[in-house]
Amino acid sequence: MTEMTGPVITQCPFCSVQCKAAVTIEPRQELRRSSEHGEATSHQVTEVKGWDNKASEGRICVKGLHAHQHAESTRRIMYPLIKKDGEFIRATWEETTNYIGKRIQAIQLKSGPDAIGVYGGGSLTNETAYLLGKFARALRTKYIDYNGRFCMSAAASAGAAVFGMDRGLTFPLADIEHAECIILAGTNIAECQPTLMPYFTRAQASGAQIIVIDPRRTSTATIADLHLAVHPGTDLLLADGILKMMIEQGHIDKNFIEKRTRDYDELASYLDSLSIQDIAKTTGIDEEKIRRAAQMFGKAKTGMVLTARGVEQQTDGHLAVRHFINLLLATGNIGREGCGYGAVTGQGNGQGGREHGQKADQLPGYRSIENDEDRAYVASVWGVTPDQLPRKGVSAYEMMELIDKGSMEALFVMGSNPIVSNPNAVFVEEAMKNIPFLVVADMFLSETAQLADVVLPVTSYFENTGTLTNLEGRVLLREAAVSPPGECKQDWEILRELAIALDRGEHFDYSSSEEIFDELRLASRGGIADYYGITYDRLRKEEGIYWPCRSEDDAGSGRIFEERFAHSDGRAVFTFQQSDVRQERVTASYPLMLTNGRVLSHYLTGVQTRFSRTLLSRQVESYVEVHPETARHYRIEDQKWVKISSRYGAFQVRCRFNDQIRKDTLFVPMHWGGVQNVNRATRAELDPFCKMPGFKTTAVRIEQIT
Ligand SMILES: Nc1nc2c(c(=O)[nH]1)N[C@H]1C(S)=C(S)[C@@H](COP(=O)(O)OP(=O)(O)OC[C@H]3O[C@@H](n4cnc5c(=O)[nH]c(N)nc54)[C@H](O)[C@@H]3O)O[C@H]1N2
Ligand SMILES: Nc1nc2c(c(=O)[nH]1)N[C@H]1C(S)=C(S)[C@@H](COP(=O)(O)OP(=O)(O)OC[C@H]3O[C@@H](n4cnc5c(=O)[nH]c(N)nc54)[C@H](O)[C@@H]3O)O[C@H]1N2
Ligand code: SF4
Ligand SMILES: [Mo]
Repeated sequence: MTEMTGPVITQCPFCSVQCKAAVTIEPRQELRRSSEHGEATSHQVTEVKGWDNKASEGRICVKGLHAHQHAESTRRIMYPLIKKDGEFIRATWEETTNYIGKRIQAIQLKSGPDAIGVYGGGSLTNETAYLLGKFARALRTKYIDYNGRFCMSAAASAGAAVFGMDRGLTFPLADIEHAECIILAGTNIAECQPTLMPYFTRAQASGAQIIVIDPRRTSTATIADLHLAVHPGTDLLLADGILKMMIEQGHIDKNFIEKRTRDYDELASYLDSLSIQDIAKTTGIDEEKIRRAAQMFGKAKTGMVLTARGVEQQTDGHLAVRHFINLLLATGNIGREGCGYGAVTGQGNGQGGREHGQKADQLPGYRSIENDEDRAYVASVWGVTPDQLPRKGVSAYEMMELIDKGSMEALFVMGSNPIVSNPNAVFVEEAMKNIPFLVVADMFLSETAQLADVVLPVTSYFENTGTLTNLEGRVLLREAAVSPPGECKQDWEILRELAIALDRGEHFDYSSSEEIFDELRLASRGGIADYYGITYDRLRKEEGIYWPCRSEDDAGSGRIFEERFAHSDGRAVFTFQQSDVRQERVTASYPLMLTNGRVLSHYLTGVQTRFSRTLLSRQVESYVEVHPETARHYRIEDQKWVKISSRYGAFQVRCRFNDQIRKDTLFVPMHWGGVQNVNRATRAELDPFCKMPGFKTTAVRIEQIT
């Protein structure tokens, strides 16, 4: 592509809103000093503005405004690097792909196809996510998974179980303004999807009431009509408490329950067996507040529930989401304007990234790798026989356990920084240090890339064409704004070159991302996430198209489940079981509950935002939020460094007093690696339904470092 001057339309690489931006690019005037592995890009961004689109309505947040800074960073990796005697040496693409090909073939010859693992991410475009899944299966390994396991797995599996399919929002964003009551549970939209906030404040202006459930009074909670500062990890019971009281108050929709759901009687007797006093005690929310929440939600003629990682990143996250969905099913608040469930998706392509096969048990179009019909269909699209497709592998964290055991001898990472983002990070880092062969495709020498044997330089969002699916299930096309710096390649080009080096080239003969998308359309055709009717041409003309979209004249639909749910009987299922996993409890040695999450100006493990000077300068180091009374009790002073330890490990951060957090809870952002990495302390237990780690609850102790 040619370098251009003047505004081009791009899309923010960070969160799931996928705000569009108009960016002015000019040739770079002066040459900048190049770093060890990089050189200055030939262009520079001089202005960024939000660009009108249906999700962000032209708004853009501070991360989107400054995203180009990491793309322009001189710390980008610009050439392939091969580690020799502990040092990275610049290599040509040909040398590098041949080297990877030989090593992987040797390992597979010696130890079998499953000795190789593939690890993807929700920032990758649909085309890349699809191709990565195909790549792993072409190598005949069953081991592929991705960082969405830590992100969307609880909500996605809950949606599939209750409704028969998972699409983040069951409603278009425009519906929010028509809701009379909105429950925001474990979701900090003001910092994590900031450009969506006006949807909620507009709803409020027309009379809606908002209930926020969060152990902290977050910036989202500041707009709440009712804030329930729940004890971390007890959301499932809180949802039950609210529903129990709604039933007592007579706020349920018997007609809806009868016509469109299953298992209500079991739910009702389960709720009968619970005592509201016990619920109040466990959740830390007094009865009166639970009653108020029940009244607010019960009386509303339209209502929504949105959950995010606060509820979901728990060892009972899958069930907790399902118990929240009970509230909607019992009141008939789904499939109508102003109603519905929303799993607030996280990453830029957190939605599309979970549909097309980079998950251990999945094939494109949300098909199942264990279903014979699905296998046969996808095999036919790929030109292989079904028995050539591996079966399902294991989840992301479980791959780390295989590496530790020595049974996984090589890992290919594309679009993730697992040694920072996995729970129990001390263990994970040790395992990754010992893996015989590690290849990482990234823009930067992330903590994980530093451990790699080979690093492959990839394009940033600014130089990469592909589709991404936003939190509503709306597919969007993001076209490259400039050509790649140095020798960076787009992810799909890298997968093509590697496939050639591994003698699988004939299945990867693509010359553009559009060609891959056309194959994805076919592979997803007839599946749950059906993209068949979506084309690049349509996306250029129509801005964005919701899936399922089964033909080129299908307009797609923002609101789903209007008539029926996706189970074969058309009904949704009530949930009445509790988790049998032991919940994390504080003890005398670990008396506080550690939770964690995000701040506005950083993104995930911070690899990209720490390379943006403006974003970094807003928050240069991590910290822990501690209630001043708690701090006094443990003799900790404001702004001093503290050590936080769990049964798993310890990390160090600066103390920040905050009286807007529960006294029994600590909060630490997740955006830093090394000694500040909160995951050095998080626990390794997984939710048995979806293998989501219990990130958000770890019993810890805190002490000031002297
Ligand atoms: N600025 C910014 N925005 C982002 C990201 C980012 O890194 N930075 N990441 C993106 C991604 S990938 C994701 S997944 C989303 C995440 O979006 P969110 O899930 O909204 O973000 P978190 O901060 O992880 O968690 C939300 C809230 O859960 C609360 N919480 C903790 N424990 C509990 C609990 O037990 N119960 C309840 N009810 N609440 C609890 C925390 O206090 C926090 O305020 O954000 C996306 N947007
Ligand atoms: N304690 C705790 N841990 C958590 C969470 C939490 O709330 N608390 N949240 C979890 C969640 S929700 C998530 S999503 C994960 C995220 O965890 P990670 O996947 O580790 O997060 P990122 O920092 O986004 O890492 C992405 C890497 O890919 C690179 N990258 C970005 N775009 C591209 C691309 O297009 N191609 C390629 N090849 N590389 C790219 C970036 O430079 C970066 O190094 O963390 C999880 N870990
Ligand atoms: S981080 Fe999210 S809200 Fe902010 S500009 Fe990017 S896509 Fe929009
Ligand atoms: Mo996420």
